[in-house]
Amino acid sequence: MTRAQDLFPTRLERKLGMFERLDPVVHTPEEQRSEGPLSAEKLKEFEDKGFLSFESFFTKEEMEKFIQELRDYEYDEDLKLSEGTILEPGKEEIRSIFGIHEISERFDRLTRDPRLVEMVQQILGSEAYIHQSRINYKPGFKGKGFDWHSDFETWHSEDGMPRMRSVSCSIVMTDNNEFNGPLMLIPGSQNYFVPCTGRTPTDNYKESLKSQTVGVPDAGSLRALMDENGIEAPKGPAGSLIMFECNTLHGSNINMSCWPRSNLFFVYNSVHNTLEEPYCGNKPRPEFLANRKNWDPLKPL
Ligand code: 6CS
Ligand code: FE
Repeated sequence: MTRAQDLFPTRLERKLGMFERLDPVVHTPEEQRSEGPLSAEKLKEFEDKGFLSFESFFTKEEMEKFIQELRDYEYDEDLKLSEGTILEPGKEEIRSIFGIHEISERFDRLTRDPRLVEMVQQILGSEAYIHQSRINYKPGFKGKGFDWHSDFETWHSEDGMPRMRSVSCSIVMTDNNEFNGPLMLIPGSQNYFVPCTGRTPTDNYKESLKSQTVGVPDAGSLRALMDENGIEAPKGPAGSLIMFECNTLHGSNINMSCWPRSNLFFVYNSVHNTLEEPYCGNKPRPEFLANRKNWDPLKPL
């Protein structure tokens, strides 16, 4: 199959410098931006920083059932055995459960909550479907971190996502504070693509979901972007929301506190940005990581 030129070369044998992004951050044309829940100021903030955070976006009452379900899964021994469940080193605690919206009716409905879908459509300038969903548990004392990375760099290289037209909604399930490894983001980093060196091993996900080695930007590029706009770590109680652009560099530290930092992630991809063959040349990743079977636009509840 001949392939269009790869606009975002990465996983290379030698270093290639970062370059400016080729896609808009907010895809809705200026004149249509008033049609949606996000104000012009909020859209501008997302465009500038590459993320938005909302404290207590969902009420504590709304969160109760989600948190109960989160706990039920955490101690489900069968779920621990499934391929979409990633354990922490030591194989006791759960690190992540992928494809959570396909396991849970309640979480599936939450992906179609109009408060999320309408903001997503405003940012992507189109209807959207779920590319990936996951819970990252980051348990107290045992939760390991996530190295700096761009999700798009992985999704382009390993899932064949063509362009930067995808957004993640991270719903805070347990209070995120400065001690339990909150999500850290580099404002403005969404505006640059940072090619990474290192070929993608076969079945890379079997290691990368525990500890990412390929697809981690070089220190020089990270330093330049951190020096430009710093690092932000939005905090907030359960029910808070962080929306971040697919190419915004992010990561998080280990959890040295006793309090879990459990976040739920829904990845919305534009229906005009459906997956092609992985650009790294490997075979497609499993469905629980990259949805290839249902690209129908999500209908808000
Ligand atoms: O490989 C992936 O799709 C996952 N890896 C990371 C570190 N973030 C995005 C996603 O969950
Ligand atoms: Fe990520």
